[in-house]
Amino acid sequence: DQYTRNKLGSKKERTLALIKPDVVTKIGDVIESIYSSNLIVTKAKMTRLSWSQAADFYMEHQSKPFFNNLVQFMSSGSVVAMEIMGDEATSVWRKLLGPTDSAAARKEAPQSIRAHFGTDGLKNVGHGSDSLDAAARELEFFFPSTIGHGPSNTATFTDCTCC
Ligand code: IDP
Repeated sequence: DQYTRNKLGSKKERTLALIKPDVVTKIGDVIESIYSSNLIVTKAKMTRLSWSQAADFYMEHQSKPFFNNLVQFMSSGSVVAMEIMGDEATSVWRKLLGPTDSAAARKEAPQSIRAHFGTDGLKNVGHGSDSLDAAARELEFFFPSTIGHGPSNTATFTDCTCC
């Protein structure tokens, strides 16, 4: 299934937290927020997406007027991809990010990461998967499974001593 159960039997989700090129230098603040929300980072990778990789990642938005700007932005510098894990990690991380538009985030969710660090509706700090299916697909995009192991979201996480 798409959860990992810890020793106490609670449901842990894995999801993708992708830090966009606008805030890669503030990664420490973002990771601090992640841990403060009872999520942990289980994989991390700094990388740079090509134009076509960014276009693939955001395929669902290809018909949107902002698609070219989005792909251009996402391939303009380094990103940090993280697999994060915790109770309801998918929704907790998206809530932590706040509304898509950074100006709206400052009004509606002043404690959110986008309110603190976002620039506008495009340069908005991070991406979070919007469902468990998307999380599985997006984790696979950044952390492809190796032979002998299942996809990221179904692998058993055995080394965690903190939860
Ligand atoms: P989300 O990242 O909050 O889930 P989506 O609607 O999935 O928001 O959009 C994906 C990304 O596309 C946003 O995070 C943002 O970078 C960019 N984007 C969304 N809407 C706009 C817009 O109206 N103008 C410019 N960029 C946008």
